Amino acid sequence: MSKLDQKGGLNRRDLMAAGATGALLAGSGATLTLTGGAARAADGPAAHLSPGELDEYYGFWSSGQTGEVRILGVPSMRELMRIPVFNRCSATGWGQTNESKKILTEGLLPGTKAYLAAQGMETYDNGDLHHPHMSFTDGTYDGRYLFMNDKANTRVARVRCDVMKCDKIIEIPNAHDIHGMRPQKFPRTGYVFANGEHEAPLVNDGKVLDDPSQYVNIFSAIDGDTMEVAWQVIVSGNLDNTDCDYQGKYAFSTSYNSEMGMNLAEMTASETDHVVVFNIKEIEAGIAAGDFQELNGVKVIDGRKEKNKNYTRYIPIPNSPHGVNTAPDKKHVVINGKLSPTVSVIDVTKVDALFADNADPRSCIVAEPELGLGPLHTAYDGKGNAFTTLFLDSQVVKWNIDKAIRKFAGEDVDPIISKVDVHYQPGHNSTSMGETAEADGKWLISMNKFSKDRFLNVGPLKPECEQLIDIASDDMKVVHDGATFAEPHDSILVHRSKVNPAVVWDRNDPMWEDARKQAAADGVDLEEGAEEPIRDGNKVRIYMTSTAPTFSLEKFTVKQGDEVTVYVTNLDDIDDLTHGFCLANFGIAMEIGPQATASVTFVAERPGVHWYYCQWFCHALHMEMRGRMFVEPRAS
Ligand code: CUK
Ligand code: CUA
Repeated sequence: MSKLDQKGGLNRRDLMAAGATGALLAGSGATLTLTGGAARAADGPAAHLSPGELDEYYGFWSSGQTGEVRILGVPSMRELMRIPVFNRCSATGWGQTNESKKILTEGLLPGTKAYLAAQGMETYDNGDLHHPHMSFTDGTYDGRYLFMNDKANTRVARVRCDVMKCDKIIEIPNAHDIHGMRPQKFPRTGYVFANGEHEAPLVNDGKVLDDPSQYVNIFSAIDGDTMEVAWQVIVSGNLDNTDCDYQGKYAFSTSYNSEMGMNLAEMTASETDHVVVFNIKEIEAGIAAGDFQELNGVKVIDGRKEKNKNYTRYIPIPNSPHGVNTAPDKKHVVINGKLSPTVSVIDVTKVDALFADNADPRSCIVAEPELGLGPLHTAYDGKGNAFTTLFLDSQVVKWNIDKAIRKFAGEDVDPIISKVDVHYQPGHNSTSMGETAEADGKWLISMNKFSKDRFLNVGPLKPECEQLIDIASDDMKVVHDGATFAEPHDSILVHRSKVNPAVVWDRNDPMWEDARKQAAADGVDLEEGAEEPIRDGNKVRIYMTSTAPTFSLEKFTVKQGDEVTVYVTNLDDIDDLTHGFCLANFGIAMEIGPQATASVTFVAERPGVHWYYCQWFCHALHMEMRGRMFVEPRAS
């Protein structure tokens, strides 16, 4: 059977037995980034980078309920940056500046705005970000955008890779709780496909509870350029994860609740669930032909099983499938079994017959290897091999796709190549460039849900444990443990040649378009600032610039009760010269990057002298970079 190769894993019991950690490390052949020299797995690439050395890959990490995207360098696993998206960020002012509030509010649905207003809120300040994926052109990353889902509040967001800031967030109507999300791979993105995971009555107005026949799930195609929902499809069963092919023809979504159950027993009752195949051209044709209903401004097609339309097909899959991962061979899509120890391999060239000839939906399954307990997600090396996480076994299994196909056809071959222990309970895994046609088979990240004894005890709440695995040979080696805060589900590893962010902002960036317009209306040049406050009733606008280590205004005066907007334009144009504006005891702080403008609005309800200071250490005289806001008391 399978060869259980655990040499690469730093086994806790082995460490205990060896007593001296150093001796064990020296003797095991395993490498840790703690060692002084260039740590290198036997014949693999170097995992350790010396100070000043740059990583070969950008890792884009989700953060689950933390709501942000994180950028890590791989293979060093150093955390390089955090990009606030669905969360509120104290350092950058995301969720507080006018520029970020606009992005966080403009895509909300009317009902949500009303709900939030009743809470005294303008936007949500939480989100559950699972899946960060980069835009594609011709089957590989193109460095334009990252897209990500919010399962908690049914949103999809976009991050501009030129500045690594979020520029669009939309709430998806009709669907509930966006989970699986993937950009179209070919010809380009194009569509961003998004699964509503949780079923709800189609018209969810409080009239239906216990009639599951009126519950639906919704698949959405979002236009990644305009960030508008292009169309939606009503499906049978729920939707979990999704991926699409390299032909631009199909998208595939797993359903773990084909039963449309409302509790655990009902959801897992059936031995088989399914994968929904979406026929993109047929759906587009159906929309063009008017075969849709318009719901909350979106064209919705009915792709449920019993409708027997050519929009969808339902492929039976063993109980409760989870991940969907398209292989870089452009031909195979792996469906991960979760409750079944198998993965199901779809051959996309055999999917045409499902639609054209109504062929048996299972006829496109060309392999179903048994890999171990709890297969959740699969990644690829571009050499015909796949790596599947086994949640229950706490392992990653390397297996060969071609051998799995031959075995399914009756040949006596074992597709399993090797297994490596991970610590512990892995969910997603990702390989270097592995979800593109340019998978290079160097690194694998295993994203483990439990870290237990791998790090110093920090109390009952433990970090997650992301492990870096050298996959250059069949003998997979865990070369680094990385602790991360709750809870990265997924990551992508993008070669650095694909990403080319700016060093300073472009003064004409659309991010502060509104500030530019307001300044023009006020006859102010943002790069000059204004000596005096611009008053417009009780609305007061303060325009200042920053040049290390000074603000252009050392003081300004407003009246108690004024609604004050402070615009700061950072005139410094040097690499890494960010300033901040923190107004003490007003709860205000924001980042202003080199050449950027940022603004914040508040009501000056506290009379007296209040210091504002630069919050980004920018100069030897950074502490002196401050000024006073004087608030004159209301005349009594
Ligand atoms: S899901 Cu979390 S481990 Cu949201 Cu992609 Cu599978
Ligand atoms: Cu400007 Cu610190």
